[in-house]
Amino acid sequence: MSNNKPKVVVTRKLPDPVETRMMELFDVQLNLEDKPMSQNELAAAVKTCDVLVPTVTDHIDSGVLAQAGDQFRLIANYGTGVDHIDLATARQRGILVTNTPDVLTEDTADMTMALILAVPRRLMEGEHALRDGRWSGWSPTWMLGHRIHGKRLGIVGMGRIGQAVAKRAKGFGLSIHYHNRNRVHETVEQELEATYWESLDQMLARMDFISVNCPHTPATYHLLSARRLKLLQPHAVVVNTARGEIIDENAMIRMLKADELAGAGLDVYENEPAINPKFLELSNVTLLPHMGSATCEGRIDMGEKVLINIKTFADGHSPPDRVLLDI
Ligand code: 8YV
Repeated sequence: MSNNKPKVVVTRKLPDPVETRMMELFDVQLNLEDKPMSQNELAAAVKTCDVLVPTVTDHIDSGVLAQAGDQFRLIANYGTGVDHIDLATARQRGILVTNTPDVLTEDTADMTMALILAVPRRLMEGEHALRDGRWSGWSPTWMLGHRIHGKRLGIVGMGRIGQAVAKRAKGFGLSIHYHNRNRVHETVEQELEATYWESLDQMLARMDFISVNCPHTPATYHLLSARRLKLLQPHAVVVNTARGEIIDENAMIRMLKADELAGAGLDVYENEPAINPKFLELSNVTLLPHMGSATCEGRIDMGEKVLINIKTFADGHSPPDRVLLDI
């Protein structure tokens, strides 16, 4: 690090105020054109920089990390999920990884709630019908959806975002159920009037809506497998604002097509940005392009977190949002 200013490479265009601060604090290489970097470009970057600031669109795999020079010490991820980073290799090489928790919780929970409302109430179908000139006026029996109030919501993953979803959902009259690796504190359960299900299978079989809010890790890959999806009731709706890999997409598509599952609201996909074309043929799914955290405020706050993590590290301290706690 020259003059204590770390050499930082940012892989995507970030909000202007974040980039301005980056330029003030660090010896930074920005990506003003926002052209995603290739694996070769990422490998070349970690050869010479001290810190990399990637996003979910970069694959920081063992091939990239194998090229890291001895000076490369920190991956300051712009985002909370770190499933695009080979954490095992980073750990092995003593490279710190940080993320941006908390600041996108409320925005992602809002988007989750929007999907919980949009699918059973057929918002997108209604909008499309109107725009396409297919609305001939109010009718007692046209475009009927299903009531939200009084139904059961099963949250898979009761971390920060899961709890923020629960708070909102409670206000809409949903009863809150959840499955999590660990039961949350009793006071949280009481406040949310949430019922804990140790068995995910048993919870799935009894819910009207399912919201996926856990991180994608080797343990949660296809957590909603073909077998588990089959446990859902045919009127159930699945919402996913976490990661596409948590659900077996092909199995879900087969069930949606066969009316074994009533609907899905998705913000994330297994092979982003590629979308399984079969989704596009289904009218009972609402599809968003990974925009759960896409607010101006949230993206600036995420940048602030990245700045603090890098600055703290450059000043010789342990950055606050470390993902790998054992190095
Ligand atoms: C981010 C997300 O915008 O933070 C996450 O985990 O899924 C997104 O909302 C994205 O990851 C940026 O890298």
